[in-house]
Amino acid sequence: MTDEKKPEWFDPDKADSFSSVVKPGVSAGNTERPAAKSGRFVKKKNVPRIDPVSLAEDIKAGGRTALAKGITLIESNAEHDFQTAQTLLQKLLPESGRSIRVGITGVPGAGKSTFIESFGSYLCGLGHKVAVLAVDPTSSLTGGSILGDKTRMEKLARNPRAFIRPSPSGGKLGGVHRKTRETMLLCEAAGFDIILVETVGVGQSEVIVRDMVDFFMLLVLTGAGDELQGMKKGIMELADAVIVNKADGPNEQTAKKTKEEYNRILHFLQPATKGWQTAALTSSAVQEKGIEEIWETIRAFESFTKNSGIFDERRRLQTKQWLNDMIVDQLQASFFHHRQVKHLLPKVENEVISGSRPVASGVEELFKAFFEAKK
Ligand SMILES: Nc1nc2c(ncn2[C@@H]2O[C@H](COP(=O)(O)OP(=O)(O)O)[C@@H](O)[C@H]2O)c(=O)[nH]1
Ligand SMILES: [Mg+2]
Repeated sequence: MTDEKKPEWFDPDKADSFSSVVKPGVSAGNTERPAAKSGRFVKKKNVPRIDPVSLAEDIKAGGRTALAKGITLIESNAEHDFQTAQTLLQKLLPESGRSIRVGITGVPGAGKSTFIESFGSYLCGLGHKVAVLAVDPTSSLTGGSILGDKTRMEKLARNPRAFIRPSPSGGKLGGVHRKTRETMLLCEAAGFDIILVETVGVGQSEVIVRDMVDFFMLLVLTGAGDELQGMKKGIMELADAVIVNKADGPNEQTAKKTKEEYNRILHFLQPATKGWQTAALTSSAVQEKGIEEIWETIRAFESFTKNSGIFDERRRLQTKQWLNDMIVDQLQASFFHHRQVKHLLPKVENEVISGSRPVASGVEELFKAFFEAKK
């Protein structure tokens, strides 16, 4: 397919099968193909339809192309892909869940991608299958960070036991959230037993990732004591481990001191997981130091939470939260897309802004219009 046959809004990231194809016009007198009768649509032929049942089988069998295809289907914003994607998920649901899900956050430059490269390679070496996903609220704006990650994870990307999928772009963070969770289920059904989810530590995304993983770690850099004080307490209270990265070369001693300072502070904070004392550790992602200890910490966390029932309880709550989030998203979307609401909203906005009407009364009118037209 050549470029000029694609519509101008064609998304280059999508597989060919997801784009509509603009057929070249048929000129009069063309002998290869008779001209279509005017006023009738020409049925598009040979557009491969995805069969979710056989795709599910291929994913279960460990087919990487099938997995990538399944994820693309889930990420598609096209309405007609939604049902196919849901059937696929339905088929794979019984095979999902058998993994440990690890979230990794930290400011840009903390070394998350480099750490995942080392950590992921180490885990593959132990015989695990590692899937790396990303939730990046900035990727749809800049389109840049994916590129950075791919080059950081060069070694891991070549490992046959690893699978790396950049953040789905476009749409609201809420949508990215849903897609990443569904992608996670697909990866599990494909036999990946460790899922690493990288997210940039800015804004809402770390809370969203905390809600989809079992173990959450915060990567930090060495810093003076007051920098530590300025660190958002909220983020620290989400973490099951704090990793002081770049503990190498002249930075090694400082990193150890920073680790101790973190441990002192963590002692006074609310733990992210009941009964689990979040501790600080050091690592060097480039020199591959501290990696083993971090894995041992995760394993200890896993057996502690599985024995106490917290592991399963958290997953149940996360699924409930997911359902709730999706209901809220859908309600919001259907409300603001509603014809009558769209029609009335500017008027109501003007009335409340100019102070001629109370806000609650404006809301009431809009909801009345919304529900009336539904009947
Ligand atoms: N010295 C040192 N540099 C590191 C380490 N980890 C990452 N870096 C460097 O820090 C920079 C940012 O790393 P990156 O993994 O892209 O950070 P991210 O934005 O958190 O994903 C890169 O130049 C890395 O080479 C480490 O353990 N030691
Ligand atoms: Mg990164």
